[in-house]
Amino acid sequence: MKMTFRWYGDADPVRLDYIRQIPGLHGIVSAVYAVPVGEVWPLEQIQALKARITAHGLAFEVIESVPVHEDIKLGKPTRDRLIAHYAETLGNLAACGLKVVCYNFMPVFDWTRTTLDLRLPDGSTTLGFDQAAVDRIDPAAGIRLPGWDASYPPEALRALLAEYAGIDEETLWGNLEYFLKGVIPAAQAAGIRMAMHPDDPPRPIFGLPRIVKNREDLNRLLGIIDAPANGLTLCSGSLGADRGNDSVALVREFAGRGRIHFAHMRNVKVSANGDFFETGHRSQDGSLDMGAIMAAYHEANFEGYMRPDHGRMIWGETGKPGYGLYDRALGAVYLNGLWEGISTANRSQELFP
Ligand SMILES: [Mn+2]
Repeated sequence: MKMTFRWYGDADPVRLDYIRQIPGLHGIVSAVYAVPVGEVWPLEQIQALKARITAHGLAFEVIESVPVHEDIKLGKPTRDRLIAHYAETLGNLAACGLKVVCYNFMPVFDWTRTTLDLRLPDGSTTLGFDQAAVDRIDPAAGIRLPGWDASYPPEALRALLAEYAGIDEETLWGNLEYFLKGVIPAAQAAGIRMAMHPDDPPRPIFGLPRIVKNREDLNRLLGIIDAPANGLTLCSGSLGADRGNDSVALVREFAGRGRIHFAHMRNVKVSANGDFFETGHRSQDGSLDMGAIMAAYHEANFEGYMRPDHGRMIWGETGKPGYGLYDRALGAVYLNGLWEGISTANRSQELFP
């Protein structure tokens, strides 16, 4: 297992020289943010990003994310050109030593929360999802969601939602298959492993189709092209927001098959009705057994990349909700501690014969 940490580039208030001081970090997960979605990431920009990261003694082997243009998800005629661009980007990434590319196939919103600063009893703040708050939003009158206000002008958003009115789940599956048949052979040839992030949260919102929600969906995705280059980002917190998903069993199955290339580790406290909020990483603080999830990775001899997913905002830190330094650093150290603990327990015979 290689522990990594997400960094948003020049706009990120979290400094690389501070990230470097977190014990046990292998590398950075980042992206080229300056290139519009659908255009090719130039070699020079990837190289410049890599140089900045490696100058701090950190590896740069994972991209999160190369975004998929909405025209590809909608199956529009422009998709062939966009898919060719995507494949070219993968080639450029491989040429710079990148190994894994995280992506998702969520229409319009690639994550949804109804609050970004829910206050917990200990005074920290966290991200939360409340279905009743979503139900109060009338998409026809305009959707306002925290974290997305600046992403789409209201008219553009209305037009995009209207385009998705004709896209049901099966159509979206068809468009995903078309995309994968265009990019997975290129990824495989370049030595890149694609890693699909599941839908967050794993349920339809505003009538938009969602197709990567559970075990059945993950199996269907991997079956489209049965090759290691067609793999998963297993996000414990995204899948875990559906109490019908057994994260431990999912890790055993898909890491056992060598198809998880990137592990997002995050705990969530989930209510019976599916509302949830994000907690610290520790098992006792949320609904997921993080120790058992880690044991499942360990049992599968997981050699892929892992990162602490979102953290709470603690110790007065301000910045991008979910992506502060402090709580994610605690998460990385906790997760490394679990891994070492499991490794040590496995050699107890040798230690205490
Ligand atoms: Mn995630």
